[in-house]
Amino acid sequence: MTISRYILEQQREIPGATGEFSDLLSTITLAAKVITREVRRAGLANILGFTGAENVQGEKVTKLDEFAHNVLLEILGRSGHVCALASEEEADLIPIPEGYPLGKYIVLLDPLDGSSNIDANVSVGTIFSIHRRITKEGRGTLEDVLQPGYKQVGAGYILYGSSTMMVYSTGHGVHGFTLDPTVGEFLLSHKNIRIPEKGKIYSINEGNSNRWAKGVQNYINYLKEEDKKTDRPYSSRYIGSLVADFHRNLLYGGIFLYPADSKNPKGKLRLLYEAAPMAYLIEQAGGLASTGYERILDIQPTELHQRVPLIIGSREDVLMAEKFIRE
Ligand code: AHM
Ligand code: MG
Repeated sequence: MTISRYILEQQREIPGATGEFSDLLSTITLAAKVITREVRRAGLANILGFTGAENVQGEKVTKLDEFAHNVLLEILGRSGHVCALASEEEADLIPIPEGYPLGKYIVLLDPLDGSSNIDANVSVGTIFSIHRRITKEGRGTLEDVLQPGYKQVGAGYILYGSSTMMVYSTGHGVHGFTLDPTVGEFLLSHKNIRIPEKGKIYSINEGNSNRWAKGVQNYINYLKEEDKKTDRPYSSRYIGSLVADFHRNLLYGGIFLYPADSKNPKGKLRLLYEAAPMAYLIEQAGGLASTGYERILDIQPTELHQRVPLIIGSREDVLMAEKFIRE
């Protein structure tokens, strides 16, 4: 089953669907293929390393960040389905190019997440979040973009790993497709992914442990204690690429944390195009996503590049982490 057929079959189940949303998803799969091609040749073509610029977050932009950002904007901007775009790599909303029709959707992107890993041939990913516009006409505005995560109509990621996968949800479960490079198509490989209720893996940048709040320190220490009944100690697995860390935990079960710390008092990851889409996926897969105190999907954003603490994964694990953090 190809991804395009799957998207069409899902569309048929929604009475009155115009096909606009389906076409938007298909457009993203095209961008995924183009970015895959470039990521796969990255060591050969002269596209490793940095562009020399810094993005709005003060991070060094890699050439592949810029490439992925441009491909997504070109392809989505001209699709006719979008009235505004936003990306980690651009300070403000990105207007749709003159002369192209506007659609009713907003797409928020992290074009190449984990790109600090790219020169070492470690997995990276693209994250996308889709909202329906609130304003009635014209170009989309900040009001359309600053919507809480529970209002997403779709979200997903593309993982450029040992194979390329696209994992997405439109509110009817989470489905995974693997790119078959010999035919150039994404094929359904993981139907209706469910995250185990409890895992045995924790993922966190432990180098920051002295900067964490006591509750986080206590929780991680708890996971390391020996206890057969609760399957402890957990294994530590941290790639430093959110998409790859998330994907592994989604399939195996476990918890990923990027908590607030004394250096990043609001956390490191961005709400709109990192935390919220992943939270949407995890809930669709039966897991939870929280700041420690609040459901990620309930947060009303106030800024485009707002940061948020993220605790995400298997239901029982996230509940336990919240318990420690709140104590
Ligand atoms: P990026 O969007 O600039 O690549 O940064 C986000 C990445 C995530 O993929 C990953 O989870 C996190 O930053 C790793 O941060 P750290 O190196 O502090 O552990
Ligand atoms: Mg990112």
